[in-house]
Amino acid sequence: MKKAVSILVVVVLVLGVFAAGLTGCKPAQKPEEKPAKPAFTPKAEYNLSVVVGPTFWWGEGAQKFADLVKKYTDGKINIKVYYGGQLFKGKQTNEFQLMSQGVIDFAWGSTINWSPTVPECNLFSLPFFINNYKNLDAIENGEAGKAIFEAMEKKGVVGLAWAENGFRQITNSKHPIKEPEDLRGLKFRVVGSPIFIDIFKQLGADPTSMSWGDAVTAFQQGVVDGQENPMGVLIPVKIWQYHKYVTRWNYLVDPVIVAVNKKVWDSFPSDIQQAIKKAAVESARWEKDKCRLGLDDGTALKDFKEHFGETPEITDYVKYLQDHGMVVTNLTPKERQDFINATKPVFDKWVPKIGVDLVNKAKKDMGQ
Ligand code: X2X
Repeated sequence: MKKAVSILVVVVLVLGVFAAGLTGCKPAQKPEEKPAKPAFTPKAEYNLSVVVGPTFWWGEGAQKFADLVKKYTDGKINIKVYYGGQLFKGKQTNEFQLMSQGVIDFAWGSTINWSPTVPECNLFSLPFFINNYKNLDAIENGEAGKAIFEAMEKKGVVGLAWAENGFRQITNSKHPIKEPEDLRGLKFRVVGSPIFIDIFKQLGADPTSMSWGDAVTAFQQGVVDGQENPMGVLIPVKIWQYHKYVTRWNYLVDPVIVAVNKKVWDSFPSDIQQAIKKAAVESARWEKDKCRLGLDDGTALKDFKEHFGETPEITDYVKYLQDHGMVVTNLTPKERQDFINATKPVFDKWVPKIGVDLVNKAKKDMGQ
């Protein structure tokens, strides 16, 4: 009996072990599988907004960006450039907002046009603050530039690179401008950003803000006596057809920012983001070079030739304007100082609007 019990115990034990073994052999339960991330499907086409037309340096840069994006993403991302403000139908100061809402995917946009929505962008419109390319580059690549990109991102737009419109020069059909008094009573078209109205009123002129599209018609019809824009706009628009006089006062500058709606940006996998960023940096470098040809210390022309292997059609913009009959005025240091003094109240009024902190960052970037 005892033996039978022992056998039974052994059998039970063996069965138990066997059963346990069986359970152990059961294929391990698969860890719950995460639902696979849906493969990225790009839109058939992304839109890109530009205020000016395709022949402007800025318009050419935007097209180069679209071409490089296509190339670097092996055709996955197609960007169509909408020139002449087609995407915002007239009001260029709405461009940033439309991009933050996702109506516009990408833009090559001027800081002037974005400043009503991003007040920090007015930094570049402070009269006689930045003055030269060295300072401009220091700001763009420094703390102030970073702060501006952060301010944009809070509003749903990601900055990819700094391109350029350039230092703005004043033109008119009446007489050479050498001193503040020369602006008195003249009608100027200015951009739709309030700091421009302030500057021109402060100088005794009669400013009217107009979008770029209307501005060209106003030049043609002689509704205004003058306007202000950089070389990369003056030459393509053939400003000599309307205005004989240009003064190189470099009073302020507008960078062009290559940017994208944040949701669109976040929808891209990282390899696509990297490819787009590379295209932005490269096209912005090309366009910046083109805007600065003959106006800087020679760096732009050298880079244009050596890095891009291109020989520019026009290498001396100032001479080009003279060849087309324009009278070019360069200010003496004393004349320039008179303009600085005359616009000081506007400078002081706008610093707090832009943010003392940001202005200080910019000064630090410039080594001041
Ligand atoms: O409207 C202008 O003057 C222009 C083309 O330069 C800008 O969009 C800021």
